[in-house]
Amino acid sequence: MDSFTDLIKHIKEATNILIAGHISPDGDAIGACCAMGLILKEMGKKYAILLEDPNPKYNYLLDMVNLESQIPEEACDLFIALDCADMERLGDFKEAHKEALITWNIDHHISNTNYSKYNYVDSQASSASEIVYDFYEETGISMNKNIAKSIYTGIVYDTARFKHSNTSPKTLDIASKLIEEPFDFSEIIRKLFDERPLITLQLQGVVLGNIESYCNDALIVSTLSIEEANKYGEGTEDTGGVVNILKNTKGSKVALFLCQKSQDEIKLSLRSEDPYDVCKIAQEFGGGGHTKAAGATINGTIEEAKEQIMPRLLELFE
Ligand SMILES: [Mn+2]
Repeated sequence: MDSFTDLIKHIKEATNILIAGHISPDGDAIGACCAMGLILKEMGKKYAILLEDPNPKYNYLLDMVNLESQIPEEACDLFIALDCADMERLGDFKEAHKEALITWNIDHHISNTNYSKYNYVDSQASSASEIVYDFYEETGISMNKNIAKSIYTGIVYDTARFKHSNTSPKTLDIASKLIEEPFDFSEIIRKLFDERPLITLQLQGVVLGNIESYCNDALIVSTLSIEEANKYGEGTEDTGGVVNILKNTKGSKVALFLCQKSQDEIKLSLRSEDPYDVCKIAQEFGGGGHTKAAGATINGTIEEAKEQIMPRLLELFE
Protein backbone atom coordinates (compact mmCIF):
# COMPACT_ATOMS: atom_id res chain seq x y z
CA MET A 1 0.00 0.00 0.00
CA ASP A 2 1.33 3.43 -0.89
CA SER A 3 1.71 6.10 1.74
CA PHE A 4 -0.23 9.28 2.27
CA THR A 5 3.10 11.11 2.59
CA ASP A 6 3.49 10.53 -1.15
CA LEU A 7 -0.06 11.67 -1.82
CA ILE A 8 0.53 14.90 0.09
CA LYS A 9 3.67 15.48 -1.97
CA HIS A 10 1.76 14.80 -5.20
CA ILE A 11 -0.99 17.21 -4.15
CA LYS A 12 1.50 19.96 -3.33
CA GLU A 13 3.14 19.55 -6.75
CA ALA A 14 -0.12 19.36 -8.74
CA THR A 15 -1.91 22.20 -10.50
CA ASN A 16 -5.12 20.55 -11.73
CA ILE A 17 -6.50 17.82 -9.50
CA LEU A 18 -9.49 15.66 -10.37
CA ILE A 19 -11.40 13.65 -7.78
CA ALA A 20 -13.90 11.00 -8.89
CA GLY A 21 -16.29 8.53 -7.31
CA HIS A 22 -17.94 5.44 -8.76
CA ILE A 23 -20.88 5.47 -11.21
CA SER A 24 -24.32 5.82 -9.57
CA PRO A 25 -22.54 7.47 -6.65
CA ASP A 26 -23.85 6.56 -3.20
CA GLY A 27 -23.53 8.42 0.10
CA ASP A 28 -20.00 7.18 0.69
CA ALA A 29 -18.70 8.05 -2.79
CA ILE A 30 -20.25 11.53 -2.55
CA GLY A 31 -19.14 12.08 1.07
CA ALA A 32 -15.58 10.95 0.37
CA CYS A 33 -15.24 13.07 -2.79
CA CYS A 34 -16.65 16.20 -1.13
CA ALA A 35 -14.44 15.73 1.93
CA MET A 36 -11.36 15.28 -0.27
CA GLY A 37 -12.25 18.39 -2.29
CA LEU A 38 -12.71 20.47 0.86
CA ILE A 39 -9.39 19.19 2.26
CA LEU A 40 -7.62 20.16 -0.98
CA LYS A 41 -9.21 23.60 -0.77
CA GLU A 42 -7.80 23.99 2.74
CA MET A 43 -4.42 22.97 1.33
CA GLY A 44 -4.77 25.84 -1.16
CA LYS A 45 -5.26 23.62 -4.22
CA LYS A 46 -7.53 23.82 -7.25
CA TYR A 47 -9.69 20.73 -7.77
CA ALA A 48 -12.79 19.46 -9.55
CA ILE A 49 -15.02 16.60 -8.43
CA LEU A 50 -16.45 14.26 -11.08
CA LEU A 51 -19.68 12.50 -10.12
CA GLU A 52 -22.28 10.95 -12.40
CA ASP A 53 -25.79 12.37 -11.71
CA PRO A 54 -25.54 12.56 -7.94
CA ASN A 55 -28.88 12.41 -6.13
CA PRO A 56 -30.05 15.96 -5.23
CA LYS A 57 -30.67 14.83 -1.66
CA TYR A 58 -26.89 15.26 -1.26
CA ASN A 59 -26.99 18.92 -2.33
CA TYR A 60 -26.16 19.94 1.24
CA LEU A 61 -22.66 18.60 0.42
CA LEU A 62 -22.51 19.15 -3.34
CA ASP A 63 -23.33 22.86 -3.04
CA MET A 64 -20.12 23.39 -1.06
CA VAL A 65 -17.71 21.97 -3.64
CA ASN A 66 -16.54 22.43 -7.20
CA LEU A 67 -18.55 19.74 -8.98
CA GLU A 68 -18.27 18.87 -12.69
CA SER A 69 -20.33 16.40 -14.69
CA GLN A 70 -17.85 16.33 -17.60
CA ILE A 71 -14.10 15.90 -17.68
CA PRO A 72 -12.61 19.46 -17.75
CA GLU A 73 -10.56 20.56 -20.76
CA GLU A 74 -7.30 21.32 -18.91
CA ALA A 75 -4.84 18.47 -18.57
CA CYS A 76 -5.05 16.82 -15.17
CA ASP A 77 -1.82 16.15 -13.34
CA LEU A 78 -3.33 14.27 -10.39
CA PHE A 79 -6.39 12.01 -10.43
CA ILE A 80 -7.80 10.64 -7.18
CA ALA A 81 -10.42 7.85 -7.41
CA LEU A 82 -12.48 7.27 -4.27
CA ASP A 83 -14.73 4.34 -3.23
CA CYS A 84 -14.18 2.77 -6.63
CA ALA A 85 -13.26 -0.94 -6.67
CA ASP A 86 -12.20 -1.20 -10.30
CA MET A 87 -11.58 0.92 -13.37
CA GLU A 88 -14.95 0.08 -14.94
CA ARG A 89 -16.71 1.63 -11.95
CA LEU A 90 -15.25 4.97 -13.02
CA GLY A 91 -17.57 4.92 -16.05
CA ASP A 92 -16.84 7.77 -18.48
CA PHE A 93 -14.29 9.25 -16.06
CA LYS A 94 -11.99 6.33 -16.90
CA GLU A 95 -10.65 8.49 -19.74
CA ALA A 96 -9.47 11.19 -17.33
CA HIS A 97 -7.79 8.49 -15.20
CA LYS A 98 -5.99 7.22 -18.31
CA GLU A 99 -4.79 10.70 -19.29
CA ALA A 100 -3.67 11.86 -15.85
CA LEU A 101 0.00 12.16 -15.01
CA ILE A 102 -0.34 10.62 -11.54
CA THR A 103 -3.24 8.43 -10.41
CA TRP A 104 -4.36 7.43 -6.93
CA ASN A 105 -6.96 4.82 -5.98
CA ILE A 106 -8.26 5.17 -2.42
CA ASP A 107 -10.82 2.57 -1.43
CA HIS A 108 -12.15 0.09 1.11
CA HIS A 109 -13.55 -2.68 -1.15
CA ILE A 110 -11.82 -6.01 -0.60
CA SER A 111 -12.27 -6.71 -4.33
CA ASN A 112 -10.26 -3.61 -5.34
CA THR A 113 -8.01 -4.30 -8.34
CA ASN A 114 -5.26 -1.76 -7.50
CA TYR A 115 -5.76 -0.14 -10.90
CA SER A 116 -3.93 3.13 -10.27
CA LYS A 117 -0.23 3.97 -10.18
CA TYR A 118 -0.60 4.57 -6.44
CA ASN A 119 -3.09 2.55 -4.42
CA TYR A 120 -4.36 2.85 -0.87
CA VAL A 121 -6.86 0.09 -0.18
CA ASP A 122 -7.90 -0.58 3.41
CA SER A 123 -10.60 -3.24 3.51
CA GLN A 124 -10.83 -2.89 7.30
CA ALA A 125 -12.20 0.63 6.91
CA SER A 126 -15.98 1.03 7.12
CA SER A 127 -16.04 3.36 4.14
CA ALA A 128 -13.90 5.37 1.75
CA SER A 129 -14.89 8.39 3.84
CA GLU A 130 -13.26 6.83 6.91
CA ILE A 131 -10.02 6.53 4.90
CA VAL A 132 -10.32 10.18 3.85
CA TYR A 133 -10.39 10.98 7.59
CA ASP A 134 -7.09 9.07 8.02
CA PHE A 135 -5.70 11.12 5.16
CA TYR A 136 -6.95 14.38 6.71
CA GLU A 137 -5.03 13.55 9.89
CA GLU A 138 -1.79 13.32 7.90
CA THR A 139 -2.28 16.70 6.22
CA GLY A 140 -2.05 18.82 9.36
CA ILE A 141 -4.94 21.07 8.27
CA SER A 142 -7.68 21.80 10.81
CA MET A 143 -11.07 20.11 10.78
CA ASN A 144 -14.08 22.24 9.90
CA LYS A 145 -17.80 21.57 9.95
CA ASN A 146 -18.05 21.06 6.17
CA ILE A 147 -15.33 18.42 6.04
CA ALA A 148 -16.90 16.79 9.11
CA LYS A 149 -20.35 16.80 7.51
CA SER A 150 -18.99 15.10 4.37
CA ILE A 151 -17.06 12.37 6.16
CA TYR A 152 -19.92 11.75 8.58
CA THR A 153 -22.32 11.32 5.63
CA GLY A 154 -20.09 8.66 4.03
CA ILE A 155 -19.62 6.76 7.28
CA VAL A 156 -23.29 6.69 8.29
CA TYR A 157 -24.26 5.72 4.75
CA ASP A 158 -21.90 2.75 4.42
CA THR A 159 -22.48 1.49 7.97
CA ALA A 160 -26.27 2.08 7.70
CA ARG A 161 -25.92 4.40 10.72
CA PHE A 162 -23.44 2.18 12.60
CA LYS A 163 -25.59 -0.93 12.13
CA HIS A 164 -23.49 -3.10 9.80
CA SER A 165 -20.56 -5.20 11.00
CA ASN A 166 -18.10 -2.94 9.14
CA THR A 167 -18.54 -0.49 12.07
CA SER A 168 -15.36 -0.71 14.16
CA PRO A 169 -14.27 0.99 17.38
CA LYS A 170 -12.17 3.20 15.12
CA THR A 171 -15.25 4.14 13.05
CA LEU A 172 -17.07 5.28 16.18
CA ASP A 173 -13.97 7.06 17.42
CA ILE A 174 -13.80 9.05 14.17
CA ALA A 175 -17.55 9.78 14.29
CA SER A 176 -17.19 11.06 17.86
CA LYS A 177 -14.45 13.45 16.76
CA LEU A 178 -16.52 14.64 13.78
CA ILE A 179 -19.57 15.57 15.85
CA GLU A 180 -17.44 17.94 17.89
CA GLU A 181 -17.89 20.21 14.86
CA PRO A 182 -21.09 22.27 14.83
CA PHE A 183 -23.23 20.50 12.20
CA ASP A 184 -26.64 18.91 12.44
CA PHE A 185 -25.84 15.19 12.38
CA SER A 186 -29.43 14.19 13.25
CA GLU A 187 -30.64 15.99 10.13
CA ILE A 188 -28.16 14.05 7.96
CA ILE A 189 -29.47 10.71 9.23
CA ARG A 190 -33.08 11.86 8.86
CA LYS A 191 -32.44 12.96 5.26
CA LEU A 192 -30.52 9.83 4.29
CA PHE A 193 -32.59 7.14 5.99
CA ASP A 194 -35.98 8.37 7.13
CA GLU A 195 -37.23 10.91 4.61
CA ARG A 196 -38.87 9.52 1.48
CA PRO A 197 -41.15 10.86 -1.24
CA LEU A 198 -44.90 10.50 -0.68
CA ILE A 199 -45.23 8.11 -3.62
CA THR A 200 -42.70 5.75 -2.05
CA LEU A 201 -44.78 5.58 1.14
CA GLN A 202 -47.95 5.04 -0.89
CA LEU A 203 -46.36 2.18 -2.86
CA GLN A 204 -44.97 0.68 0.34
CA GLY A 205 -48.52 0.82 1.72
CA VAL A 206 -49.75 -1.31 -1.19
CA VAL A 207 -46.88 -3.77 -0.80
CA LEU A 208 -47.48 -4.10 2.96
CA GLY A 209 -51.17 -4.68 2.26
CA ASN A 210 -50.27 -7.54 -0.10
CA ILE A 211 -48.10 -9.42 2.44
CA GLU A 212 -48.45 -13.18 2.58
CA SER A 213 -46.84 -15.23 5.31
CA TYR A 214 -45.73 -18.85 5.04
CA CYS A 215 -44.12 -21.36 7.42
CA ASN A 216 -44.98 -19.47 10.64
CA ASP A 217 -43.70 -16.15 9.27
CA ALA A 218 -40.32 -17.65 8.28
CA LEU A 219 -41.10 -16.79 4.65
CA ILE A 220 -42.64 -13.40 3.88
CA VAL A 221 -43.79 -12.62 0.34
CA SER A 222 -45.36 -9.59 -1.28
CA THR A 223 -46.08 -8.20 -4.73
CA LEU A 224 -46.69 -4.98 -6.61
CA SER A 225 -48.33 -4.87 -10.04
CA ILE A 226 -48.04 -2.01 -12.52
CA GLU A 227 -51.79 -1.52 -12.21
CA GLU A 228 -51.52 -1.02 -8.44
CA ALA A 229 -48.54 1.30 -8.82
CA ASN A 230 -50.19 3.44 -11.49
CA LYS A 231 -52.84 4.53 -9.00
CA TYR A 232 -50.17 6.78 -7.46
CA GLY A 233 -47.98 7.73 -10.41
CA GLU A 234 -46.00 6.27 -13.23
CA GLY A 235 -44.45 2.85 -12.77
CA THR A 236 -42.94 0.90 -9.91
CA GLU A 237 -39.58 2.67 -9.65
CA ASP A 238 -39.96 3.97 -6.09
CA THR A 239 -40.03 0.62 -4.31
CA GLY A 240 -36.30 0.15 -3.71
CA GLY A 241 -35.78 -1.14 -0.21
CA VAL A 242 -39.31 -2.41 0.43
CA VAL A 243 -37.99 -5.99 0.53
CA ASN A 244 -35.93 -4.98 3.59
CA ILE A 245 -39.14 -3.93 5.33
CA LEU A 246 -40.60 -7.37 4.54
CA LYS A 247 -37.47 -9.02 5.97
CA ASN A 248 -37.92 -7.03 9.20
CA THR A 249 -41.00 -9.12 10.01
CA LYS A 250 -40.40 -10.81 13.36
CA GLY A 251 -39.48 -14.46 12.80
CA SER A 252 -38.76 -14.11 9.08
CA LYS A 253 -35.77 -15.93 7.61
CA VAL A 254 -36.39 -15.19 3.95
CA ALA A 255 -38.32 -12.38 2.24
CA LEU A 256 -39.38 -12.17 -1.39
CA PHE A 257 -40.73 -9.14 -3.23
CA LEU A 258 -42.12 -9.57 -6.75
CA CYS A 259 -42.39 -6.32 -8.63
CA GLN A 260 -43.96 -6.09 -12.07
CA LYS A 261 -41.76 -4.02 -14.38
CA SER A 262 -43.69 -4.53 -17.64
CA GLN A 263 -46.56 -6.70 -18.85
CA ASP A 264 -44.41 -9.82 -18.84
CA GLU A 265 -41.39 -8.97 -16.75
CA ILE A 266 -41.24 -9.56 -12.98
CA LYS A 267 -38.31 -8.45 -10.88
CA LEU A 268 -37.61 -10.63 -7.85
CA SER A 269 -35.82 -9.22 -4.80
CA LEU A 270 -34.74 -11.62 -2.08
CA ARG A 271 -33.39 -11.10 1.43
CA SER A 272 -32.37 -13.73 3.96
CA GLU A 273 -30.37 -14.45 7.06
CA ASP A 274 -28.01 -17.29 7.97
CA PRO A 275 -28.00 -20.07 6.92
CA TYR A 276 -30.21 -19.31 3.92
CA ASP A 277 -28.38 -18.50 0.68
CA VAL A 278 -30.73 -16.58 -1.61
CA CYS A 279 -27.98 -15.82 -4.12
CA LYS A 280 -27.96 -19.50 -5.08
CA ILE A 281 -31.70 -19.39 -5.71
CA ALA A 282 -31.51 -16.12 -7.66
CA GLN A 283 -28.81 -17.69 -9.84
CA GLU A 284 -31.15 -20.57 -10.70
CA PHE A 285 -33.39 -17.91 -12.25
CA GLY A 286 -30.57 -16.19 -14.12
CA GLY A 287 -29.92 -13.54 -11.46
CA GLY A 288 -27.35 -13.10 -8.71
CA GLY A 289 -26.15 -10.91 -5.87
CA HIS A 290 -24.97 -11.61 -2.34
CA THR A 291 -25.73 -14.55 -0.03
CA LYS A 292 -28.29 -12.53 1.93
CA ALA A 293 -29.44 -10.06 -0.73
CA ALA A 294 -30.08 -11.16 -4.30
CA GLY A 295 -32.37 -10.65 -7.26
CA ALA A 296 -33.46 -11.96 -10.63
CA THR A 297 -35.92 -11.27 -13.42
CA ILE A 298 -38.57 -13.76 -14.56
CA ASN A 299 -40.65 -13.40 -17.73
CA GLY A 300 -44.36 -13.88 -17.21
CA THR A 301 -47.11 -12.57 -14.95
CA ILE A 302 -46.74 -12.17 -11.18
CA GLU A 303 -48.71 -15.41 -10.73
CA GLU A 304 -46.46 -17.30 -13.16
CA ALA A 305 -43.31 -15.99 -11.50
CA LYS A 306 -44.67 -17.04 -8.10
CA GLU A 307 -45.46 -20.51 -9.41
CA GLN A 308 -41.83 -20.85 -10.44
CA ILE A 309 -40.07 -19.54 -7.36
CA MET A 310 -42.38 -20.40 -4.45
CA PRO A 311 -41.77 -24.19 -4.46
CA ARG A 312 -38.04 -23.49 -4.38
CA LEU A 313 -38.40 -21.18 -1.34
CA LEU A 314 -40.87 -23.41 0.55
CA GLU A 315 -38.37 -26.25 0.12
CA LEU A 316 -35.98 -24.34 2.40
CA PHE A 317 -38.28 -24.83 5.37
CA GLU A 318 -39.23 -28.48 4.91
MN1 LIG B 1 -18.10 2.74 0.15
